Amino acid sequence: MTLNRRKMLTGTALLATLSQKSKKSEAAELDIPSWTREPGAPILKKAYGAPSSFEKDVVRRTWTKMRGGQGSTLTPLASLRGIITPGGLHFERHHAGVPDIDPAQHSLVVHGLVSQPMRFSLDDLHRLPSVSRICFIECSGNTGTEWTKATRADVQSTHGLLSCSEWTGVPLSYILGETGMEADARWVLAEGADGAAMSRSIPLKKALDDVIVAYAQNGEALRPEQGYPLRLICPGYEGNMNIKWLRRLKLGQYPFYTREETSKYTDLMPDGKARQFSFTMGVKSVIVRPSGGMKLTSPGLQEINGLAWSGHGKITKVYVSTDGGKTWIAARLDGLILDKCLTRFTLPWVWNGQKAILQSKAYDEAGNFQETRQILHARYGDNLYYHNNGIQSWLVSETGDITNVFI
Ligand SMILES: Nc1nc2c(c(=O)[nH]1)N[C@H]1C(S)=C(S)[C@@H](COP(=O)(O)O)O[C@H]1N2
Ligand SMILES: [Mo]
Repeated sequence: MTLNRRKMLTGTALLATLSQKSKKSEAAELDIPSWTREPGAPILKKAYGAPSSFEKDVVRRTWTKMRGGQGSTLTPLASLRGIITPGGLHFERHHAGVPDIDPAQHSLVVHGLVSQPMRFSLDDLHRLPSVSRICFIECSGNTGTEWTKATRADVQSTHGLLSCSEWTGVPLSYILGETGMEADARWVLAEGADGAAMSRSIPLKKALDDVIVAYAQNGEALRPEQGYPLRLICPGYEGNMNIKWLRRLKLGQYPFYTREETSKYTDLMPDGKARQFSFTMGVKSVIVRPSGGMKLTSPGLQEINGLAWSGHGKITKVYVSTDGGKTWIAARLDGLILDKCLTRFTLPWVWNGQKAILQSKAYDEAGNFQETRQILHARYGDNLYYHNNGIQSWLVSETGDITNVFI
């Protein structure tokens, strides 16, 4: 008698059953493993914990060539659960590498159209009222490669420029309350202390709404890759505006038209003109399990599990299709449903061993939903790269192999 994985006949069958035939083999099944027979590793072997050695393949990956610290790494979305991205797996996008900043020598200067220019040390900021919120960061280039064809094999490569953390820091509105603002101030320039001096203009209205000058991520200080010791969090806005290693905020009357908002991070429209600003990330979703590169080993119950998010607010609904968009079923939203935050959805599915095309379609509270690719292409033409929030399709073949398909 063995502990067998029963072939699933119906969707409700048990995946694994203990058969009752012989007492002797039952004892063998309950045999005590080696790790129960002796003490484990001593306490404090690792002062800072790390994942099990068996999880060594759950890592960030990259498909870009790193030149002078310019590049990105991708979050392994298919291996994660819930909505929080562990610090060590947060995607990275650096334009000039990761600076090693001594917080004692770092400060934030706020100047321009303020009543009183001020400099805040980290100690100063830690004394000010703090807020925490969970929200996603998505690079506007996420899924850019999938706009005109299915390019990358797995969800880490197609959608991995996406992560979600709990961020803690000082509301920018509080800091600007301290400095005061001139009546004609409308925009805030945010500048990073990295070699790229990454700079973006943020509407003052947004700055006063929900922007955070963050010093912590998932309970601990920001990771160096995420902007230690200080970064801007602009909930729902394109990743690029969440300036890392933040050193300066300057208030002005007009946008500052920095390099990253003129020659880069603009959307080219079908008529060849570029759209000036596309700050808010559109409503989007993706099935992460099962997804490209995985293989279903037998017909039967298979939970469909994915992530949905919107820069416009909360996710209200996610529909899942297993027939390439002909019919749709409402998925269950699992766990916390927060504003501008990753939201988990699940749907039990019984795979019948036939070809299937898995898709998901998300809706947000502002009334937006993911349009079909046909509609998006009619609207934006072939030029678009940033801000692709199209529906992702995964093809399940009769062999159970799953690939990325363009529909
Ligand atoms: N100072 C600075 N801030 C930056 C960047 C950078 O290169 N330098 N990259 C931007 C881009 S393009 C993105 S998508 C996000 C990525 O944040 P992450 O690396 O924490 O995932 O940071 C933004 N902030
Ligand atoms: Mo980005």
